[in-house]
Amino acid sequence: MIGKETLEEAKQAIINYDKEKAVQLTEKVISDGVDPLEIMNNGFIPGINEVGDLFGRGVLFLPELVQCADVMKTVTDIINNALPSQENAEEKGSMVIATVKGDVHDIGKCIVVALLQANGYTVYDLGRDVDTDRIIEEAVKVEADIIGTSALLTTTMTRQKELEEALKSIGLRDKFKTIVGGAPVTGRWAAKIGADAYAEDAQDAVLKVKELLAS
Ligand code: B12
Repeated sequence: MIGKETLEEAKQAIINYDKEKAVQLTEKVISDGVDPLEIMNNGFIPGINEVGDLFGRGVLFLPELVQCADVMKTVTDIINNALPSQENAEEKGSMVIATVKGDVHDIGKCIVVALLQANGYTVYDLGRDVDTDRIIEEAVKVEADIIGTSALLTTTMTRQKELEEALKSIGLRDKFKTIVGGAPVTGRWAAKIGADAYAEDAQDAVLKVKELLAS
């Protein structure tokens, strides 16, 4: 268990874009042998969410948002690298994942990728700002079981619908399961566009992927 004070320090380190502090806290948690997802979920993510609120309310501006995101990205990379790898695990299933076209937000997607990999799934991460056609091409190429898409903007969520429609129009909808995520995305949106699943965070994504592969 990480103390409340440390979690608050982690949150503030993101809000104040204090990279040195954020890295120091992360490394301490890892060297203490504590699950680093705890500081991520209960310290850094609340911090970046608050940054989003402050930005949305016009209290904080883009240059600061960029710096906060940079600190968030740095600690995400350290934590992702510290998650146990399951390289020799038996093949559980594979997934192609991308942040949709027009959207460069990828911090959350990278956490999802790392946690799925740590749980033994094969994940092909196509990155961010990825065209719908390319997502489908890659999924066909690697014979993925699941296609996952991340969207953080209300304006780019429509790309998740575009993917469903594109799969249908080329007769490939039954070949893949689809899962959607990202802060503005909801279970209702998933149902509306005909996606097979929605997950609200990385832990939920691992559960939903397991369910999708069993169905
Ligand atoms: C960091 C950030 C940025 C960074 C992104 C850096 C990066 N490499 O990702 C930068 C500075 C680049 C950025 C840019 C912009 N941003 Co921005 N950004 C954010 C912020 C503060 C945090 C996002 C984040 O990383 N959250 C932390 C992660 C861990 O959470 P998450 O992404 O939701 O992911 C979790 C779940 O959603 C889920 N999940 C995510 N993906 C997937 C995928 C699958 C398949 C599954 C199953 C699950 C899943 O699991 C994840 C882990 O738990 C949000 C505010 C917010 N609260 O979302 C605004 C926000 C998304 N941004 C916003 C805006 C407006 C912009 C800009 C347009 C600003 C501008 N004027 O230029 C640009 C857009 C650029 C573009 N074309 O994409 C708005 C969007 C508003 C809207 N209605 O659409 C927000 C909401 C801020 C606000 N309140 O106004 N941004």
